[in-house]
Amino acid sequence: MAILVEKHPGYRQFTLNRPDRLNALTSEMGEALLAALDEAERDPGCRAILLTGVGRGFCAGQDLTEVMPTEAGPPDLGPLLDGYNAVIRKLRALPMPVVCAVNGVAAGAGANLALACDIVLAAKSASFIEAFAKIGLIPDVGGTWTLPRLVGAARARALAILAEPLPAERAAAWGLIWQAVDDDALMPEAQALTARLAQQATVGIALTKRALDAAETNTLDVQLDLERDLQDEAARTPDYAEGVRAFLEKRAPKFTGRR
Ligand code: LHQ
Repeated sequence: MAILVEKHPGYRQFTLNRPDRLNALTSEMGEALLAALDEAERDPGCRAILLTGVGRGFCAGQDLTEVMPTEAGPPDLGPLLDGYNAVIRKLRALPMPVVCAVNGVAAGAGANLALACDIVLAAKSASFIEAFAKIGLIPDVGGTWTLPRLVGAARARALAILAEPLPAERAAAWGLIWQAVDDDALMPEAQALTARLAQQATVGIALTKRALDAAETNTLDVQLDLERDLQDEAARTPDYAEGVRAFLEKRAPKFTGRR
């Protein structure tokens, strides 16, 4: 299985599993990941997702043996990218938080897959490489959208054009990711974080994701109205009532994640 699926209480862990190729992506893996995300979304018991990779790499991007130009000409990359783009769209729109634990090198589409997740932790030994320029391509799978928003125009341009590895600790210092953690601590910390998120007010988190993504193109005026409408939706959830009650009663809230 190119993607391992583990069901934990409240969340699912998806692990890219082609360690001999540093988990380089194939079209089949893209389809499997999309199907796994769809299934998680349909499961009311699943309130968070953790994405990681087996072995010493997180993901080395597209498996280049699958997209070799031949004497007949270049391969048609469109259908392949449509498949990966569906994964990126799904990750952003999923009504639950997605944590990524970058266990090793994340290159090309692998880096941009990680950066599409909501909270990215990386092992200190990991690095991010916008490797595309080295083979004459442009950053894809959302990279040209994500990079400047996370690190600003100057750093985004240098990362994309130079294609140099960015070590995890600098990635965290630059705001590309949330945190760099000791290698041994990565999976325990990522699993504890995802389990904790799975007990939070899931609808509120889903609406927060929606508001932050919409803010990328909205004016302040439009965004203020959107915040008002989404807040109204959040306030109608049982988790809002429970959150306020728990605060006033000075106890930990018990959220259901339901509407
Ligand atoms: C690989 C790969 C790989 C196959 C390592 N493919 N085998 C493009 C086209 C179409 C549509 C979709 O979108 C895209 C977007 C992209 O993702 S383009 C960018 C593709 N990725 C790259 O260009 C990165 C290629 N890999 C590397 O530069 C290095 O492997 C890195 C820097 C990631 C890691 O270096 P090392 O730690 O030195 O490992 P390695 O190079 O020895 O790799 C281990 C094995 O994995 C090796 O096979 P071998 O048989 O020699 O043990 C590599 O050939 C294989 N591998 N990446 N993308």
